[in-house]
Amino acid sequence: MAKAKPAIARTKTAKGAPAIRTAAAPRFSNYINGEWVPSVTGEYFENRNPADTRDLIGLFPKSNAEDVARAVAAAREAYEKWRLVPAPKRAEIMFRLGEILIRRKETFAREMTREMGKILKESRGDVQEAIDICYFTAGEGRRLYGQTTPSELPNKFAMSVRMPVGVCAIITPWNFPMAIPAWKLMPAILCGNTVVMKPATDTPLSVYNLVKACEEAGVPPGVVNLVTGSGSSVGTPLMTHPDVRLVSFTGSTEVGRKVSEACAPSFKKCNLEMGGKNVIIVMDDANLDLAVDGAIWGGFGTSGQRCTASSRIVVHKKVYKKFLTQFVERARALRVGNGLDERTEMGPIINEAQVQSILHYIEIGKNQDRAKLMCGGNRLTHGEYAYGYFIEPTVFADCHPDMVICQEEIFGPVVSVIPCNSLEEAIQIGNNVRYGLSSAIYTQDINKAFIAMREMYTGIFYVNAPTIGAETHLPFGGTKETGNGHREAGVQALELFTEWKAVYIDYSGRLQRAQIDTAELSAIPS
Ligand code: UN1
Repeated sequence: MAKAKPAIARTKTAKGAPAIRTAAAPRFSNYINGEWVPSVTGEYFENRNPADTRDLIGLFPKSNAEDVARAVAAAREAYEKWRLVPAPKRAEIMFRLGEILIRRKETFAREMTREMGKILKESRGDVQEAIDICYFTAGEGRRLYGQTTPSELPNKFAMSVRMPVGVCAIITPWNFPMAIPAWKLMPAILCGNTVVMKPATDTPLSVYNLVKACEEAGVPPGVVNLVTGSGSSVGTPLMTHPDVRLVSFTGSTEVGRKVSEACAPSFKKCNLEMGGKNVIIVMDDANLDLAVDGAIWGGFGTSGQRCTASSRIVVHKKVYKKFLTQFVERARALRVGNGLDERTEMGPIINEAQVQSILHYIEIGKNQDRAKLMCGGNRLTHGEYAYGYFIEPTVFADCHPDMVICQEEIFGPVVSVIPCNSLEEAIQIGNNVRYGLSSAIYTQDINKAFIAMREMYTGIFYVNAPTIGAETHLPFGGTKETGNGHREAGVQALELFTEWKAVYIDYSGRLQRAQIDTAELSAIPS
């Protein structure tokens, strides 16, 4: 996903007018060792509504390395007990957590829309994703399977078991403010690890809500800790702390590279979920209405601020014109506004820096790339829009796959449509980016669908559905510069949050040397 934003302490509205309602804004706390505490700095940053920056949601601790050190120490101490709690018991707490999230779903969704902007339906989906991962992972508490396997020697037993890793740092983005933290948190604690969470400065409230729910569910003190603040003041000390054994990060490829470098000297485990430049291929035999529906949802859902967003649509020349006409018509008609209004179809952009970055790409599309701007392309500033961060749904057509707008992740409501002549060409275009998260094909031809499934080098692939909408019991992640070989969610997340231990039990009563004493066994009569 796109760059981390310097989103701290906005004191002006989008319009430049002085902020209001500051006095009434609630002050939130860090959560360390089971206690809600202020930062040692005594300072706070603001959390404002991106649809209306006059709306100040709250003040969150501007923490520093000392807060991080306290949280890590708490997690380190709690780890010694938590790792010994039987996994099915840890899972019981998680089932309770799921129930709490269900009860609070509507409140959490509304608060999420207020702090992040995505429309209510999507915020409900975000909380639902947290609920899903909660129940799915809790079920693993009674599995957490290892293996038993025959030994090569007689009277010897062999098996492998999972061990927790230790203290985990969980550094999460603003676009899925509860789902992504939950994807990481649930398997981490189910496996017996303890965690320190550092949410994005744009969306600390949703992680606060999640952590509060953990407390209510009975997660013991120190197992889950929360420290809010910037990447440099909290993220860096966290990922370089010697007692942190694993860093789980979702964010931009640029920051991900820094996380990877920070983890390397002490060989911390690190999993990185980063950018995407996902493609929908529309073949000449596709159900076009369905393809247009998918491209609208995949391209403009969450205002395009998903690492899975369908930012490129590669369309067969035979249906190109027809698809484009329908697609542009639908994009132009999308109702943009405050996500709290149920009629809104596309919400705001997260913050000013991101608006500027998206507008910059639109300029490149228009001038440098010389792609055909079919609709959108502007910031919305009239009326109530002036108080938020809104950009029109934007479509570029007749794009060449090498254009900047077809190569770089824009992380906004900007979709490039690219013509193609064949399935082979579409696949080649689809794969020819530095990312490899998600891809999709619309076709009625099963052979084409299977060929694309085999050939697309992405971690996620869809047939007759857009590139967004991953479910929590399947592995999530991507190839190339999208990730570093790990997968989140699904049972695959257990690989991340555990270390394997191979165990051998020799009950022969004598020394048996592997690889050496097996020779005499080969004398078995044939
Ligand atoms: C992301 O964009 O960072 O598959 C995560 C999806 C969602 C998750 C997206 N379930 O679009």
